[in-house]
Amino acid sequence: QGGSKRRRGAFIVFEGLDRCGKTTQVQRLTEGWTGAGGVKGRRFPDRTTPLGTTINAYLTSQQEMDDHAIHLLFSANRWELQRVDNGGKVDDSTGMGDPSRILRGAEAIERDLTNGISVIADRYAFSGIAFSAAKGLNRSWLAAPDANLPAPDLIIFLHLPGEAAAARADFGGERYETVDIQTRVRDEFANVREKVQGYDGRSGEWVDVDAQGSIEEVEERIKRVVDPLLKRMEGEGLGEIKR
Ligand code: NYM
Repeated sequence: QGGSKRRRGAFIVFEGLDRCGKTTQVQRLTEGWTGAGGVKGRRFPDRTTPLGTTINAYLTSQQEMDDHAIHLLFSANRWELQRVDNGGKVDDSTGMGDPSRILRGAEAIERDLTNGISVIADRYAFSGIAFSAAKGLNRSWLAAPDANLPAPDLIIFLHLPGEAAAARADFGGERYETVDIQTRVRDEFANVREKVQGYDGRSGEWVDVDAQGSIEEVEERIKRVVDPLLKRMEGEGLGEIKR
């Protein structure tokens, strides 16, 4: 019996400022995954869901919204109902077998982890707090709607120092993509980091990774952080998903 005990997947979250190379690195880590049990990439906001459509309209300035309301929508987007069948392409990596089955977003992540599939997320609740806090909203109010979401084992913050970030400031023109806002968001990420580290162990380790240099160099730095986590988890049976 002991030998058949399944290992749960690892939950890794990437965070960082806009244009820090996050999406490229998430893609490379997912495609080159060497851990057991397979891997699945997720991205927040998930613009393919009903709420995601509204979030996209806000980010592309087609729609205005109260700062509190959009904050709650970003959080609700992490909680909302999600079809396993995503965009017409049947996604059966949850192992549910029934493409019409609807899972809550958080439930879908938990299900994958429990089934031994690792999940790598491009942004998560930490972006939610940092971007809204940069607008001056009350920090303790901001954290509430994301409480009880599955907590990651590892948070990789792709760090770009001020000048390097400014050099990449060929922003795509979405909301928040200005040097001024990004500077404030960076400060708020530092606050979030302190909170995460001060937690009662509920959320995983936060590691800053230097995002300067070539794609390959950054990828190598990330590997050096992820490999020890996977090693550590090899010893674990079907562990608890931290909440
Ligand atoms: N964003 C993202 C938030 O303001 N709150 C959130 O909870 C999340 C997940 O949306 N500027 C912001 C950060 C980004 C934008 O960008 C989404 P992208 O390029 O899809 O990661």
